[in-house]
This record gives sequence, C-alpha cells and structure tokens, in this order.
Amino acid sequence: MQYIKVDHTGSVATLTLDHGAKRNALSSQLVGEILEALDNLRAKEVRVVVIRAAPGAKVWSAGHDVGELPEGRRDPLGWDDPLRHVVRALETQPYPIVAMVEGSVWGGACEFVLACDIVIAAPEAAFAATPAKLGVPYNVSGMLTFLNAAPARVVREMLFTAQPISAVRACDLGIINHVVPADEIEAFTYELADQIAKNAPLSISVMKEQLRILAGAHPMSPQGFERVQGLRRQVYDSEDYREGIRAFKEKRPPRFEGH
Ligand code: YXS
Repeated sequence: MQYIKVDHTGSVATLTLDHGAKRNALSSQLVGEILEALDNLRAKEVRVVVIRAAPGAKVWSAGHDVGELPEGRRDPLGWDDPLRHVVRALETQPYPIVAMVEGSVWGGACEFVLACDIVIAAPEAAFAATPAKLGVPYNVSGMLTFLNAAPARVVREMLFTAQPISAVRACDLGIINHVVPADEIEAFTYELADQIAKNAPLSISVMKEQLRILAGAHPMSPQGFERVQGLRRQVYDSEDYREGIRAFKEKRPPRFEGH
C-alpha cells in the first residue's frame, strides 16, 4: 500500500490516508487501496474501522483527484467513478466506520466523510462541498448522502457557496457527531470504537444495513431520474465545466459565463 496505512489491533482497525503530497486526493489509486483494505478487514472479522489522515494533517482530503476528472462530454461522477465506489463501500461494510477528522475536507471527500457512520472532528476541521467551484454536476446518490446528513437548507448553502463550514457548526447542526480537541481526539475516538466493538456485531451490522436501505428509500420516478441526468449532461457538456477543470489545473480562479 503506497497511499494508505492499515493498523489492526483486536477488533478495531485504522486506515490512515497518507498521500500528503497530493493532500490525500481521492485518486483511483488511493481509493483502490482503501477498497482493498476494507475487503481484507472484512475477512479478519474486524468490528470497527477508524479512517483518519496522518496525525496533524492540515488537509484530511482534498476530494476527488481533479486530474482524473473527464474534461467534458462524459459524466464525471458516474457509477464506476472512484468516489462512487468508495462511498458505496463505506455504506455497505458490515461494521461501523468512524471518520476521525483533523484538517480540512473538500469536495467529494465531504461526501466520503458523511458516508461514514460516525464523524469525530477536531475544532480546526472544516468541510467544503465544492462542485460549484469547479462547475461539476454532482450526482443523485451523492446528493442523497448530503441530504441524509444535513438539513436541506444547510446542504443548499454548502453547495451554492462552496465555502467551508466549521466542525463546530457542523456538530451544532448534527451533521457530525463530536468535536474534540486535537490532543484528545485519538483517545476519544478509540474509546468510542471500543464501546462499539464490545457490542453484538451481528446486531450492529444488520442495523447498519437497515439504516442504509431506509436512508436510500426515496422514490424517484424514471422520468424524474431521466430529467436529472439530462440536466447534469448540460452541465458536464458546458464550457463552464471545462473552464472549472482548466482553471484548477492552471492554478487560477475560474471565469464562469453560465454556458
Ligand atoms: O502542484 P502540485 O503537483 O504540488 O499538486 C498540488 C495540488 O495540485 C494537489 N492537489 C490536488 N490534486 C488533484 N486533485 C485535488 N483535489 C487536489 N488538491 C490538491 O496537491 C498538491 C498540493 O496542493 P496545494 O499546493 O494546493 O496545497 P495547499 O496546502 O496549499 O492547499 C490545500 C487545499 C486542499 C486547500 C488545496 O489543494 C485545494 O484547494 N485543493 C482543491 C480542493 C477542491 O476543490 N477539491 C474538490 C475536488 S473535485 C471533487 O471533489 C468533486 C468532483 S466535486 O467538485 O463535485 O465536489
């Protein structure tokens, strides 16, 4: 494993995102390593997995690897996109996943964190949902992840402003579970993980799956889905989408024209 570290003591395991040079961007390689690690841990009858960045990281994850986004004419967040794979994997593991967040969380990494079962953050952490900053049309199941984690009005503010919200505000709103000082967050996180690990794993894994199924039980008519997909295609076929990607790569502010 080049971009993550896996530690496993007893029935609690830890995945540490460790690609600081790219701010733990969710590249296909980093995501592939996470998926492989989660599969291996399932076989080892782990009962809780903690996902964190390297101690003291200023950036937990910079989100989707922008370099791997298509430059137009293709859905950037289709079923087989790495971000979609890892969100589905987090939601379907038969054990709780606890995100321990130090540092800032950007774009698709916000969804990654919100797809975890429990989120514990240091006060300095912040969460920025940034599709609008790049001109990306977020996808339907991804929007549902946000709507299942936060009040719709807050989701709108996060998505429309693309500005970070603090861990304290996210906790006040019930979007994350706890804010714990950085020098106490490890002890707090593993004490909570141990509490989970002592309980009945079968009961917990079935309740997790029940909650996943219920959270996804939002009727959307075939016409509604097709309309959404048609609208999203207008976005990823737009000049603004291409400009957003180009501006990121050229390290300059984008100039969006609305088409
Ligand atoms: O220039 P080098 O080669 O050293 O690489 C730089 C950055 O290009 C790279 N990097 C990334 N590469 C690919 N994808 C990324 N998301 C990404 N973020 C960063 O990492 C190296 C160090 O970055 P640098 O110098 O900017 O670090 P910093 O400490 O000054 O600033 C850290 C950040 C996170 C504030 C800054 O890197 C940043 O704003 N990154 C982009 C955050 C973002 O907008 N993420 C959304 C990605 S798109 C996504 O998640 C979804 C598709 S969506 O848009 O729908 O939400």
